[in-house]
Amino acid sequence: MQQIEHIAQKVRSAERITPEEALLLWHEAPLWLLSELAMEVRHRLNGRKLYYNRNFHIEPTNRCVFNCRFCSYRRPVESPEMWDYSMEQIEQIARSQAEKGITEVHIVGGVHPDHGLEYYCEMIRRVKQILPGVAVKAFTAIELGYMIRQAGLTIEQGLRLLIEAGMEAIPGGGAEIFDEEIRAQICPEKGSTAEWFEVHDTAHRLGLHTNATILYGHIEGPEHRIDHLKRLREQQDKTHGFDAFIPLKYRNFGNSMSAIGEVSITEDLRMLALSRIFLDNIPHIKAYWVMYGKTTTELALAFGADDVDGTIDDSTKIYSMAGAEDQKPVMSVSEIERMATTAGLQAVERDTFYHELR
Ligand code: V47
Repeated sequence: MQQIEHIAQKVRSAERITPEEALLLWHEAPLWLLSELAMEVRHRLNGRKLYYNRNFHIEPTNRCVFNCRFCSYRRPVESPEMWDYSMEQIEQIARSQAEKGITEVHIVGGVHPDHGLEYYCEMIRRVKQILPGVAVKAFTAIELGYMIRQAGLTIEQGLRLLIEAGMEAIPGGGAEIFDEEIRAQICPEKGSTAEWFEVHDTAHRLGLHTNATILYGHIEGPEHRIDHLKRLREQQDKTHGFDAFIPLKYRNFGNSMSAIGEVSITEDLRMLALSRIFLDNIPHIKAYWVMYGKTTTELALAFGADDVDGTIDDSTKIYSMAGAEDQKPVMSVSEIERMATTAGLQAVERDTFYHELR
């Protein structure tokens, strides 16, 4: 316990902790202490603000060249549940979201075998034409790596074309778990850890804002989670481009790892708190309410999270297909405000880049 108290003192005095210390906290710190320390860091960085945005998702297709074992969303081309929206359908979705005060569209989907880089540039241009004031946060590093390499370009050349088309930020997906051995077991074909970092590193150097995620609660252990955080902290020290870290809990419905089950809410809270304590250089920890469900998200607010993502407007299927509680995810601004108030926080609407609005 003396060792734990020593680490706690380091956190309280804003000193960085080592991966070994983080692992010790993981195994031995009581939950209340993790909450206290995470909230200390959270208040230092974000005061009493609880950030949210008005957003929606476009998921152009659930066809995918990869077949990740945790994915409940992908369908083969012959499946009646496969979708592959035409450009006109995507425009229609964008039009349906006009005049709702939306500030961000999150575009992410399967890695389609046939659509090339120019197709995605055109998609961004058309969405921006319909929603000029809305920031486009688009494509995971894995989608980007695939489309850019297929086009025979370097990551930098490809990103420059997408930026020219209107892409303004990159979401954190595709990170899964960075440990190469675990990654090879849960998503053997998917773009590598090195590729994920290459895309984010290049994006940061070009001035793009990006997020980072972890997929936890499957076959990995605490040491793999801490290793994941360590690699992100090192990258952030170099390029400072990550705005938010989003721990994603593995949901086990309808995929080929279903037998594994899901971790407890206590473990979710430990993951959130450890992320906040360890990632002293990433400003925001997002409790993505669509994935946790609203109840766990309320608890997350006492374990270091300062962001709950957005209003969503029933526009994403990734988590409803994986068994999340809300089969039609929608959160109103007044619900978010109530959630903040009851947690002793102040709801603050932000844009994609964490500028405060209204
Ligand atoms: O990379 C897929 C995860 C991610 C499952 O940047 C699963 O603001 C749990 O990255 N159980 C995509 N997770 C979603 C994502 C995201 C979401 C919200 C906000 C942001 C952001 C990014 O979803 C994938 C994968 O890690 N995922 N299947 C599943 N069964």
